Amino acid sequence: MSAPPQGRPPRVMRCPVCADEFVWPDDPYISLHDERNDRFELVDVSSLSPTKRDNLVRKGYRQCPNPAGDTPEHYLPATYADHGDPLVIGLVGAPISGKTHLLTAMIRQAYLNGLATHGVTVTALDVRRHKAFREYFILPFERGDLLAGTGNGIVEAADILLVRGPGGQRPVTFFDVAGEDLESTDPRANRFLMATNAVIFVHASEDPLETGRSSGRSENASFEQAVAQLPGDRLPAVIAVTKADRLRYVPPAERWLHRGDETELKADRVRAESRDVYAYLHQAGALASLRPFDEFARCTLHFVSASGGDAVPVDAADPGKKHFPHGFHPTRVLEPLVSILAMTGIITGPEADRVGRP
Ligand SMILES: Nc1nc2c(ncn2[C@@H]2O[C@H](COP(=O)(O)OP(=O)(O)OP(=O)(O)O)[C@@H](O)[C@H]2O)c(=O)[nH]1
Ligand SMILES: [Mg+2]
Ligand SMILES: [Zn+2]
Repeated sequence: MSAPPQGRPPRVMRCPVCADEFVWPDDPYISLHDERNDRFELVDVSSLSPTKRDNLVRKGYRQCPNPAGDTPEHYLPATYADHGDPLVIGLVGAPISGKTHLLTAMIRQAYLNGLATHGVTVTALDVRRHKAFREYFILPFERGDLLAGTGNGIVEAADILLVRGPGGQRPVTFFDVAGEDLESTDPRANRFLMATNAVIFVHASEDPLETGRSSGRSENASFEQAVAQLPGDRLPAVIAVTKADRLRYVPPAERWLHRGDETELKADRVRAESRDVYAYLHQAGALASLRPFDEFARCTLHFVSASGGDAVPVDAADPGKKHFPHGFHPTRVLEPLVSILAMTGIITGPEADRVGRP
């Protein structure tokens, strides 16, 4: 047997994919992905030199034992348990509210070192997953393509990052499932909520373009489901009012968007923006979208725009096929993430401590 990491006590981990808890294995068998045959191979790393072993472990995976046996085979990064407590961030919002575009813009910018001014760096913890996320979301987004709606029933983590900040380094998993699944009462569809410990609630400022529905609805089924299932009194949340580029002529939204990305965390500024977003939602009659503010222990509100403008049809014969003609101009997409990192202790300090508190 190899020398397991010296003297490490057994660590119980919750899998972000199936939400089961299990003791993280300490054996020397690491699964490596064989790209050519597209399958995992079990490799015994015990006889390797420490340098080689560490290198393989960094690229390797461990199959989740999924004790409940209720989820198709899945793998977690072999180093998943080597860091601080994992953070699982779920995106919640109506179909077509803009979750996938927002998450793509957010992860892309975090990767471009957009959090550096907060002392935070980001790398891929799950290298294969990040490669796929880049290929299917980030690159099309950079080309100005419209990202496809998220398929129903796909409950897989979008990306698993390693986030290093003043408060330590933690794996951060993002979940982005179809709005339709979030509205469903089928427990399988939104099981990822069991592993979620921070939420980005996504509200589209103006929806009629895509949905023919006004955003001032008195109901928000996806928010309701998540509020009902999550222990909000213990979790932080943000409400991101996205597609705010459509609010260009609404003074408070315009003023916030105009500021662009912030370089410093200031609790008073976050509170001022939260107050403006709250007032906007309230005045728009979107009371159901304000529920998380009452139910979650700490909550901030933000105006964001993932694309910076509307997608337009590519050709008249196929009005469903759209793209962003002027490319992509994400605005303030990192602000919701910065608030979550402050409320979960990854960004530290007196300002961070006050974020999301009354
Ligand atoms: N104007 C504008 N439109 C946006 C923005 N983000 C998304 N959209 C539009 O909203 C549509 C839906 O966005 P998605 O990100 O796919 O929405 P979703 O919430 O992931 O939808 P589901 O996966 O079906 O639940 C897109 O096709 C875009 O046309 C934005 O920041 N501004
Ligand atoms: Mg989506
Ligand atoms: Zn699992």
